Amino acid sequence: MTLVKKWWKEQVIYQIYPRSFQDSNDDGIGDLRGIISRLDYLKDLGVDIIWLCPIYDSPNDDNGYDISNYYDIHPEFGTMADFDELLAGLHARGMKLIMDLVVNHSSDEHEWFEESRKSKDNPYRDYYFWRPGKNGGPPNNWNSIFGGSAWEYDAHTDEYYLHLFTKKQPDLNWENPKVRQGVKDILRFWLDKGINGFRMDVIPCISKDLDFPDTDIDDFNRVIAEVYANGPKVHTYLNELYESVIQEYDVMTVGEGPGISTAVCLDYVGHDRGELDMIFHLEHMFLGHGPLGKFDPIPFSWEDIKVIFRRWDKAVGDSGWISVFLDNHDFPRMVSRFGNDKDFRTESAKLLAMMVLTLRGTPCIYQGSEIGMTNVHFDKLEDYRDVETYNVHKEFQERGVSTEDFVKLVHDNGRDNVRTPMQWDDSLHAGFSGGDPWIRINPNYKQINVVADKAKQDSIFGFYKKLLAYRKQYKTFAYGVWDEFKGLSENLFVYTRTDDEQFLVVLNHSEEHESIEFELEGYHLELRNLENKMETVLLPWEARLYRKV
Ligand code: TEU
Ligand code: CA
Repeated sequence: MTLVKKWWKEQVIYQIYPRSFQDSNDDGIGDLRGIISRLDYLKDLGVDIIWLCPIYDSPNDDNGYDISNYYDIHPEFGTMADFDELLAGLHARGMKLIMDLVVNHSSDEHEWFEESRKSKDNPYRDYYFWRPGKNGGPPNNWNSIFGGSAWEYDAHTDEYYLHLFTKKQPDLNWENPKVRQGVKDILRFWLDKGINGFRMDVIPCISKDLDFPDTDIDDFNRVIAEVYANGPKVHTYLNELYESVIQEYDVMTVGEGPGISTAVCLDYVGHDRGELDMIFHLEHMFLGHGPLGKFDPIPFSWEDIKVIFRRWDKAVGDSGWISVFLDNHDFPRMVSRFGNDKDFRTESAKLLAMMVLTLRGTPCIYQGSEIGMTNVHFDKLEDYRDVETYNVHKEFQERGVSTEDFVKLVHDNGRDNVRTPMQWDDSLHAGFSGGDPWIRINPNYKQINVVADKAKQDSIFGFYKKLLAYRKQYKTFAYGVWDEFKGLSENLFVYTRTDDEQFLVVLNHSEEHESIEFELEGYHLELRNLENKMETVLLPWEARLYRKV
């Protein structure tokens, strides 16, 4: 396959969870004017594309991933005029904006659903999946990804409706051409405002088996991949969006890819498919999830991570594209999950940055990773806010798990780990807000914050900035072939990126000292994450970037 060059392969995404980024009016909730006040910070860091998590009208059952009006900004976040100013501010700085498109489901407070639930013969009835019960219970045995049945009984019309997530997130029926037209109208509205693309929420799940058969699969991850995702018409629907709207604009689409494996990835992101430009595959993010999901942790290793990255690079090659990331708003902080946030927080945060910014794919940095923000350990369940945590807590209680034990599971696996407010400085509320934040701030904000980090000799922000500038200087990090050095210590991840330049990345993702047993002749050391006098011995969590000269 010939190399396909695109702006979205060369640039870097920075994900903002608006609720937790910067509050401008002291109501404790991040907002658009807060983001506007931080545009120069983002420009200085050197990121290119801002991915905004949902900012539309929503009852916030799932913090905006339950949309009640796709055409309006949630008043908590500001006004459409604020949005227009934010977009103009980004474009004026040569940056881009992609929005979060959540159309596998809407909110139950969306007008479509309010109509749909009124009666069986309402014109909007089949905008959603309504089915009669079976044997006095739900139509089938599917479970919600957030716990409990995937069906909610509605007494008014004596039928159940499908919701793969919370009961306030009814699944849209994409089989209905009016739903697809409704989505196209939403796309066109925002594209005509000048945004640069979309991140598409749980997009592999938009096509269902309309017979809704029971499933005999009880593994959480397999149910997503084999029952909810990759349905019979998912590619037809995606191609229809592309052909009828998206291909008219020079924009980028990235699908969130629960259930997308290497076996099917090119069906979604193949350059010749006319569907998505790239995906956030979640295979490495679901590592450690046991049969009951993320709160049922099982051990995993760095070898498991490397096997996945190897397989994806081989599967996608030059025929499609992926985004490379190690955390987002749904998974724990990467320095806590994949690094060592106790004894080597700075070193491992930088090593992970070098990995994300030098593997093949569009890097995506989650807010706060640039200063090595860590997981949070709230003692009380009440300090958490995530609906997934509360719903799964109910399920685990029914299994006899105490709240105290469940909270320990939330410490390492809950989504609120990445949703505590951005830590800007060591003032009250970490400079995030002048009022009480919607969720408590990580108590370590006194030590870990932007001002403190930038002041350090070994600043993590400074390292990200150098790496981001370096990527801009060499397109090899976008288009270069990825090759791994094999047969090394299991603690090393060593690879090259090659086009007319060659770069060598050496990562010691362990607490051990590791000797370098490969040739460094002809390579010049361009960047390293720590000081070390020994050329052929790597210190714990040491990362090096060489350029072939
Ligand atoms: O996430 C779907 C998804 O795959 C993850 O939420 C993951 O499955 C979940 O955390 C269970 O472990 C998308 C959004 O990113 C997420 O924030 C929303 O809650 C969800 O869809 C519903 O819109
Ligand atoms: Ca606010």
